[in-house]
Amino acid sequence: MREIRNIVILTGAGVSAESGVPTFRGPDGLWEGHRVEDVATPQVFRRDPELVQSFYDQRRAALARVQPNAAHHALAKLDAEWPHDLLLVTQNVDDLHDRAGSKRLLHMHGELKSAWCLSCDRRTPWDGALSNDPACPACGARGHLRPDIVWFGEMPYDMDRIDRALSRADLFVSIGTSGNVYPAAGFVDLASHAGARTLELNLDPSMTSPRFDESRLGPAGTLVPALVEELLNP
Ligand code: BV8
Repeated sequence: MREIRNIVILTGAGVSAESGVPTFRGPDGLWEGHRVEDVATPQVFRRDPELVQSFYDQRRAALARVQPNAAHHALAKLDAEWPHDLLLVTQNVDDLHDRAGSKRLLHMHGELKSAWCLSCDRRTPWDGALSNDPACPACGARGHLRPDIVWFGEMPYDMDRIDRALSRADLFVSIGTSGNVYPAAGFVDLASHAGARTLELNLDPSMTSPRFDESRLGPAGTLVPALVEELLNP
């Protein structure tokens, strides 16, 4: 691990599992009785905004009942102490990395705690419900606020920044993701192509496991602190 300088880390729902946040495709994989693919689309939002808004209202409210776990805290420690480039790209829309203190952090699929006004295009930090059609704090319009979440068929955020970081990475670590969703599932290939070492930490083998130089199987709460220790004290 000595020659490692620039690191890119990708996390998925598995990093939040030990905090009690259900994953998408595991045994507990239904969100409020829905599969995420069946609700997280602009088409469903247009057809049935109530269904989609309440799906996200319930998940946003649930954030108050969960805490960051040892994996989130270890990644925040790495963020604070790693002297070279580091970018933590999360697919998760929860705020657990933020609450643990990660700063060099990017939510490529958006955030539950943000509302996006379709009238003025501004995004506002948001804690409460959206299904009761609150007014946009920026422009005052009512009934135009949607969850600031990247749905299927929508472009993930900050792809240029992610591509640039992957093209310079010496190490790419994927933590707690099943490798089902693109473009995130393709990051390992971009990193390999750039000459990075690729490492997967996951409870079970994922769709992308064969494309990693190394796969470590186990819970993130155990594997991530150990990896951070390895990186900070090689
Ligand atoms: C786009 C927000 C283009 C919603 C999400 C056919 C082939 C290839 C691609 C496609 C295709 N058809 C369509 C596509 C594209 C599509 C896609 O990939 N679909 C999939 C389903 C096939 N992708 C998109 O639409 C993306 N956009 O492509 O845009 C474009 C181009 C030009 C112009 C415009 C657009 C947008 C995708 C984003 C969708 N939004 N999230 C919400 O969260 O409500 S995706 C959703 O899945 C979540 O973000 C989640 O993070 C993500 C991935 O899931 P995981 O995080 O991996 O979670 P999962 O449950 O699957 O796995 C958990 C893992 O953790 C497991 O492996 C488990 O073993 C492990 N685990 C469990 N416990 C632990 C653990 N690991 C460690 N420790 C533990 N304790």
